[in-house]
Amino acid sequence: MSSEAAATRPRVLSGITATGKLHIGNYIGALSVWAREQDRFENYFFIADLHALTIPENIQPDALRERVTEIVALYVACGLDVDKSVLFLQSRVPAHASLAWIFNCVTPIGWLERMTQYKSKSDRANPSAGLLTYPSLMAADILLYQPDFVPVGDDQRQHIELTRNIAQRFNSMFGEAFSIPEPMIRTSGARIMGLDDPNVKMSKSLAESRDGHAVGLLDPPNKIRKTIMRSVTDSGTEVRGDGLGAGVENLLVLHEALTDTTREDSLAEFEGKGYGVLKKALAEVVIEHVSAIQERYNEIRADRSYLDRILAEGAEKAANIADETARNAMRLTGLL
Ligand code: AQP
Repeated sequence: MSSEAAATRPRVLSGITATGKLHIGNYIGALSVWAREQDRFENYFFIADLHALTIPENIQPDALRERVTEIVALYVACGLDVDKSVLFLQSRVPAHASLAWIFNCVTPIGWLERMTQYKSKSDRANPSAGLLTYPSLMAADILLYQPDFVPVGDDQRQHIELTRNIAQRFNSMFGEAFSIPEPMIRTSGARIMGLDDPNVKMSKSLAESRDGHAVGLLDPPNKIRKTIMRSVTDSGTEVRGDGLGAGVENLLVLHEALTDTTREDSLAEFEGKGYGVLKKALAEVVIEHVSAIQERYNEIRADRSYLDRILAEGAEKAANIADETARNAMRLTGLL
C-alpha cells in the first residue's frame, strides 16, 4: 500500500505489554481485530517494553529481550502485515518517554490513583512510581500518533478515558496539540475470562503463576485440550440459554469469537448438550486457530535479523510521526 493511500485512512494505534506469554484473550480482544481491520486503517502497533518494567521484582533482562522477539514474531504470525502496519518497539522511539514526562507533570496524582489497575496491583510492598504513572506513559504512547481509534480489549476502557482527559487538559492549558481518540472495542469477546476462574480477566501475569488460567498462543494441542477440558464451569451439566453461568458464558464467547458466529448460532449448536461437548468443540476450534498461527510463527521465529529489521524500520517510521508531535508539545510548554 502506498503511504499516500494509507494516509487518507483513519489511523489506529495499539500495543501489547511485554509482560508474559500472549494468550487467546490478547488474540481475540486485540490482535485478531488489528489484523482483520488492517485494510481500513493506517496502522501503528507497538510492543510496550517500557511498561514491562513497572513491577521491578519481575524484571528479568534476558527474558524481556526474548519476549520482545517472540511478540514481534507473533504479531506477524497473527496476520499483521508489515506492508500495511508499522510494527515497533516502544523504547526505540524516545519520544514516548519524553512526552510521558510532560504528561506526568500535567496529570493530577488523584487521576492516576483512581485507576483500577493501579489499585489492584499496588497492594504489593513498595509499589514503584512507574506503576502509578503507567497511564500517563500510555497516554503518550497513544497521543504521539494522533490516532482516530485505539483498538483494545475492554480492560483498557478506563485507560483510554484517562488518555482523553490528559489530552483535553493539555490542550486547554497549552493549546490544541492532541486530537482526542476513540476506543475501538469489539461488542463480544472484548473481555475473555480466566479458564480457571471466570470471575477474573484472562491475563498474561496470572497465566505465569496459574496453570490452567489461559490458553497461550504457543501452547501445544494437548495442553490446550487439557486446559479447556478442565476449565471451570458450574454445578450444572448442560448448556441452558436461559441460565448461563460465567464459566459457560466464557466458553460460548470464545467459541463465537473464533468461529465468527452469534449467540443464536451457538445455542442452536449446544443448547441441551453437556458441558463436555461444548468444551471438546471449543478445544478443536482453538487448536485449529492456534496451529495456523504457530505454523507461521515457527517459520519466522528463528530469523532474528528479519525480526530485528521489522522493528528497526518500524521505529524509524513511528518516530517520523511521534517526534513531530513531541516537538510541538515541547514548543507549547516552553521546552523548545
Ligand atoms: N482477557 C482479555 N480479553 C480480551 N482482551 C484482552 N486484552 C488483554 N486481556 C484480554 C487486550 O490485549 C491487549 C494487550 O493487553 P495487555 O498487554 O495489558 O495484556 P494482559 O494479558 O492483560 O497482560 P498483563 O501484563 O497480565 O496485564 P494485567 O496484569 O494488567 O492484566 C489490550 O488491548 C487488552 O485490552
